[in-house]
Amino acid sequence: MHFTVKSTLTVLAAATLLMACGKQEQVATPAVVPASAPAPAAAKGSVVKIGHVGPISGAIAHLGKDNENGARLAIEELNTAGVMIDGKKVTLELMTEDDAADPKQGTAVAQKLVDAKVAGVVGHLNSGTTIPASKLYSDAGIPQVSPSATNPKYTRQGFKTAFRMVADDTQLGGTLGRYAVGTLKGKAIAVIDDRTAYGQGVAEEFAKAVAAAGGKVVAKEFTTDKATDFNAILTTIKGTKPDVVFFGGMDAVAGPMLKQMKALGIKAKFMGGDGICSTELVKLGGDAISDDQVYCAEAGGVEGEDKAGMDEFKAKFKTKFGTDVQVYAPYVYDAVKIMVAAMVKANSSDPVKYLPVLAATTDYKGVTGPVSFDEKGDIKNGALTLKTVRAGKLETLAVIR
Ligand code: ABU
Repeated sequence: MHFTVKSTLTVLAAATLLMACGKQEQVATPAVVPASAPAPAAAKGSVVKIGHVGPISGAIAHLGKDNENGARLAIEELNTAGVMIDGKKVTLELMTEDDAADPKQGTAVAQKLVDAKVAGVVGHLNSGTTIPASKLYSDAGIPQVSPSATNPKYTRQGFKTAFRMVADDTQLGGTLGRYAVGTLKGKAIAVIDDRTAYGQGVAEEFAKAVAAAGGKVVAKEFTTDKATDFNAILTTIKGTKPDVVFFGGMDAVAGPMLKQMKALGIKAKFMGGDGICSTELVKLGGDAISDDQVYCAEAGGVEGEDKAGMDEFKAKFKTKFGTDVQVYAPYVYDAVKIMVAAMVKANSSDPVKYLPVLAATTDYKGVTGPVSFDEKGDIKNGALTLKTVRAGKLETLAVIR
């Protein structure tokens, strides 16, 4: 096979990069490397900026930091391995922004990234910030991959730039609703949400699935994502004698809610979606969480031979950052690598050129398992990992597709 100098270097670079991305089997490495090949123009070191957005301040800063660290790890590994795009060595630069889980701040920082001409954005973490920000990225033609926003609307707006690494709230709420009735044998089920795009959406899907499975929703209450006192709604709920309480919201609210449930003597099982399925929840709930009382689901998951890659990632993450993965750092890590792999394959970091390649991602082998996107930008065949808390730790019960 004949290669020109440029194409040889390009293919070698692609091989290097894709090895860092875990896809080496898809790239043919040329047998002959010209010893006298001139230094690529790349050596001048062009910079490709990638944005990351999550809540780095506020009650769920631990989740935003977790995501940001996933991005940092991916960028660091890619730069160490060396990324060549169209024969030129590039340096990836991570631009991180804090949206504080606030929709207004989310659009403000999205505009900042658009103005900075980032090549792509990984984020945001929350549906409530991801959805409004997605319009700005779409208008600017900038690819956006959310690692964790689960409200279905995100990928149903017709934006070609929007991608999601995880299952959505229809799958999440639906599966948890069926589990509450079918496995936990819940008959009287109370539902609380935090009125955010995520919390309200997942709670509605859960309630629909409970009714469809023959369960009864005996109470529907709501709070906010900043509330700390739930005594009034929990007292109302206690009067309905629920055997399951579902909360659509995040761990920072669920932890104190569990403590107040215990104080009020509510012994019901407690369920929630991916927003409460974090290592932090176990700390926040403390001794208010008894074994097999709390059930939640991460909106992704690995099985069989894919587990080794996830375990390796988690160990590497702990060594580097001194802390366990909360929930979505591995999905951020894969999102960054998938985006960069698309740039390499497209020979360009120009969104116009690499966006179609990103959209065509097929069976990318990441630490979160195989990733392909459907026509809306959603992950194909997304998994859920159902978990419970035992002996102060989150334990996996099942991976469900
Ligand atoms: N999926 C849970 C946390 C992020 C969100 O708001 O969707």
